[in-house]
Amino acid sequence: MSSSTKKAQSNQPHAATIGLAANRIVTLDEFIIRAEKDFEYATGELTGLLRDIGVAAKIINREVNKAGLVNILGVADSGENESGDTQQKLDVYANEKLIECLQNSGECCAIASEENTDIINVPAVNSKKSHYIVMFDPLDGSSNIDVNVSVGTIFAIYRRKSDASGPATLEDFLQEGAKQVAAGYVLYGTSTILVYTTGRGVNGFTLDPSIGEFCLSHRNMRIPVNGQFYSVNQGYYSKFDLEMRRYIDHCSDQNYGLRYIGSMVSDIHRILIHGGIFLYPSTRKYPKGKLRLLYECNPLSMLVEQAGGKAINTQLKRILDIVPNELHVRSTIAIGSPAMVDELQAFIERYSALPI
Ligand code: P6P
Repeated sequence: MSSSTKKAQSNQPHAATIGLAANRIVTLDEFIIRAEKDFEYATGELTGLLRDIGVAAKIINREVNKAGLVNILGVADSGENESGDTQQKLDVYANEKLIECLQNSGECCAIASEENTDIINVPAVNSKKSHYIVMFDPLDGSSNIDVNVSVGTIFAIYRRKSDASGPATLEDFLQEGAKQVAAGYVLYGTSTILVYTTGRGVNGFTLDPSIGEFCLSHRNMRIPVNGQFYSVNQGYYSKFDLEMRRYIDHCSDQNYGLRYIGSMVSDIHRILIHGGIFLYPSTRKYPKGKLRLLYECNPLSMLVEQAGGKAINTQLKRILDIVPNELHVRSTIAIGSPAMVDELQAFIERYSALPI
């Protein structure tokens, strides 16, 4: 299929919604199955993977929703994860449930998680040879759990590069974000919503607890070209490079609102719906940026691009074109409404002390 045909198709509403009455309940399962024929590698494996992630999300949601009532708040006994981040108990729980659900179905051959140093090879189920790998941040923004602020799960799915007869390798995971075959997030907020893309637009499904199903609630999401909000940790302002400070001053001069939740999934979800820009530039503590390329920046960048937005790093490289050199590599990021990302790019080109 030519790239122009693919691009043209990628802007078409998802075939799974064509012919559906706007007010009819469409569950995530039904949507995924209807959409399966859209997908180049429609073998049912990807369908199975997305459904496994949906099941894990319901299980995690149950615990997140009652976290205040059971002794699952606070820092895990282990203290820190492999990346040195403080590990919250719900992080550990979410990580275990996602791995469990993905291992049970055998739809993927290997997993990488923010909570684990190395990749986890998944034993074949019924000697099935899976062609997919899954990466995730099981509970992003988990430092907010104890104060009842929204948190999220972020996932990315790739086809493996190595031969299906053997175990997955690190090279299977060190692929640029443009090679993702699917990406998404689950936002455990005032309601629980699962948003995903397989490269044919972005759709959101809100969990209806009365029937235990994710139901289509945000068809073919499109990000506003411009926005009135910028999202950055203003506390680091004095430590940002000149070009970032100049852009933030510009946002303030334009009377843009500052919205920063400290939970990236929440900030990106708001930007997908209302428009805006999210920035995590270089800081003294994180000179290469704080956010992880493989399981935070890449999946969210695929979603935002599929919804018509843009995502670059502060060296003006498209996030999805960055070739990772290690599993937990970090990146700076500017992501959101295309007109706002373009405006930031102009500030970086104008004020950056370093050659861009
Ligand atoms: P800071 C949460 O820890 C996270 O990974 C993202 O969800 C969030 O956007 C960012 O870090 C917040 O980082 O340095 O502003 O507290």
